[in-house]
Amino acid sequence: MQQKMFVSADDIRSAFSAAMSEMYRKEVPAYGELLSLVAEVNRAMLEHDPQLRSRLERSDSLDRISEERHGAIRLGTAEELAMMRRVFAVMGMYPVGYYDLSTAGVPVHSTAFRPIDEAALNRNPFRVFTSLLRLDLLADEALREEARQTLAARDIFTPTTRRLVETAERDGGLDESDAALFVAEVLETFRWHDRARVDADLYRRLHDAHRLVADVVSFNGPHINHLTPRTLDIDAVQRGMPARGIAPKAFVEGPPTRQCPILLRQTSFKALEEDISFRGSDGTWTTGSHTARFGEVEQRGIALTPKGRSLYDRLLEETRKHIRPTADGSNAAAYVDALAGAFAAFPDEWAAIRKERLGYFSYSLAGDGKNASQQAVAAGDINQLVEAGVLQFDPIVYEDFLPVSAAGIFRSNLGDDEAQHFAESPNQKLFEQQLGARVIDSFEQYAGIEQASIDACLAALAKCVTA
Ligand code: OOG
Ligand code: NI
Repeated sequence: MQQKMFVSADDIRSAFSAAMSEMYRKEVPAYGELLSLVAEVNRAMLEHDPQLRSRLERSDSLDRISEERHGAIRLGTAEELAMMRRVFAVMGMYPVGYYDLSTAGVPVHSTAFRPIDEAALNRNPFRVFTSLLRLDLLADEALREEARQTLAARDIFTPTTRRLVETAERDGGLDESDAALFVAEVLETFRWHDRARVDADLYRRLHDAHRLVADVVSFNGPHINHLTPRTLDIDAVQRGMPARGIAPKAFVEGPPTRQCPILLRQTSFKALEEDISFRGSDGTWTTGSHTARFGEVEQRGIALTPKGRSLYDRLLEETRKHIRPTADGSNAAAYVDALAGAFAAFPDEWAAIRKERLGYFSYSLAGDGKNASQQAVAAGDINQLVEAGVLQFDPIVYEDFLPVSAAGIFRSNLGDDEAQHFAESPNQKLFEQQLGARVIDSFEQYAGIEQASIDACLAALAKCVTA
């Protein structure tokens, strides 16, 4: 009975992502320009590629193609992270994956809160890359303590958000008016604050330790620092940015341009320098500036199996052993060439990717299944059924992130100074303690989606063959 009154988590997530988009477009005009470029590129792509169009029609809703796929925030304390997990759960978003960015000179570790089942992803795949600052990596003990105290004194959630999370957990959902209120209240946590909660002197010291530390510690909340729509042709977006007065980062992160897109490719425009003010000891405000907010674009390809992923990691590492992209972007063209060269070793046909078990696929019946070999169905021989034209396969989209790419996105938006070095110290156990839950293994998720499609096909075929 009561169940009926609840708004679904998917609907709350959709409403939240739409509200965020509207807020961000108002606050960061260059982002609105980027959205319009992405829509234009996607339109052109769909006109020229009817096959892609029908595949997307089958698996995705075409009209939502250019909508935001992710955003990112950076949190300061374990309590904030644990509470954020409960907030996202109300929207059907769960922590998937662990990303250690200390190796790349960024003192955070992260997860991505996202919908996990196929239906929820199709309804609205919005996700938030969520990082937690690692003060333990800062060398200056006194500054570390000052930062810790500053963070401990803030509450990034409104009292109503806290109350509604409790309501949702107790009752199993939110009714319509509470859901609308929840979206509005959670939005407050993601809003930009142009008044810092620290004075100019502390800001400067935090900033000198690492720009990211200043960004996390100095404000009343973890302002959303970017939103990211999905494009069908990221190279066209990268080329199109300057003509619209947007300055892109020097190169596209992730794999090179390919026939069969794998994993995730990303590019962004540089963070804006924005006016903020600092509170003086006499209560007056002085002006300063802060760079944090930017816009990003992503193109998603197939989710790779552990075997495919280690091939990806190896080829990326090989490339970077020879040429490391510099902070000023001066060797970007050479880097892109070297990357394309190295990735010649990664099969670029769906059939080969499937045969070599490099990626995950979703299977469906190609026809009515009547000509299927009974033996192959009984044995679950997928390869035979594919070769006989009984089954067709579509790539399963990668829904997660890539640590090397994420570090590149962080860095290009924290200013072009050379990367700082931190001791490499992945600590998933600590992160999970801070989060108050285990992170979900993404390989298991993709394997489960693939297996479910196989099971459904075999069950349908068993019926046709015996009928
Ligand atoms: C997050 C950067 C990582 C991505 O798309 O890889 C990211 C941040 O700058 O806070 O969003
Ligand atoms: Ni991003």
